[in-house]
Amino acid sequence: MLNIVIFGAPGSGKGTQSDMIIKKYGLFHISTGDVLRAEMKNGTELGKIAEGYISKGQLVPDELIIDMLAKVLDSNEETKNGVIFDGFPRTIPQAEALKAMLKERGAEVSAVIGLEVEEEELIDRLIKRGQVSGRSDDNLETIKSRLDVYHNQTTPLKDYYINEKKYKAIHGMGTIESIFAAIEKEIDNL
Ligand code: B4P
Repeated sequence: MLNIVIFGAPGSGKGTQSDMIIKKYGLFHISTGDVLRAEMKNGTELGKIAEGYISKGQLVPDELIIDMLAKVLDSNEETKNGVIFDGFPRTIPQAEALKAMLKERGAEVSAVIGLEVEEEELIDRLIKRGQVSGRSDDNLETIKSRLDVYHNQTTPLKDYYINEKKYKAIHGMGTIESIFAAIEKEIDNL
């Protein structure tokens, strides 16, 4: 059973490549960003709290995200056949929680696909998306905070997963198809 983490900066193509991976490998897609945006849209208590963090480019607190993820895993039987985790974990405590949750199911993270993209390109992609997405976090000021948060709070995870021998670096520049071809190679080797 494959449990794949797709990892990278905001704008690195996590959502885009996850869509391609689920089509080919039939994994259950969990995007914490998408789940949070649905909560915001539905005006739930979690959505209202999350909105305050997301619009400032900050991470939503670990305990809320971990609880949210546990609920998604528990309420979807198909997750037992393999999952692509998109945008989770983003901190070391989230990675530890994921390890424990998967262990309870007799599973583990199979691989971490790290999309590596230059900063200028990230900003360019997110500004472009902002012209159509209507997302409160796709504007230059918030994009800069998201990148700072990524460097300070999320990049330590790269070393964490290198230590666990799970990290697979993918050059995330180029066409969507060429990047997917590199990801396929890594997944097929697992
Ligand atoms: P996310 O929804 O995960 O947003 P993101 O990091 O910006 O990634 P996204 O998936 O949207 O972008 P992608 O790289 O696919 O999170 C939003 C916010 O929610 C976070 O900032 C945080 O506040 C909160 N949150 C989510 N998860 C959390 C967690 N675990 N803990 C705490 N808080 C959490 O794509 C970007 C764009 O690039 C797209 O428009 C795409 O079309 C384009 N693109 C992709 N590949 C391309 C290519 N090869 N060439 C050109 N363009 C490309």
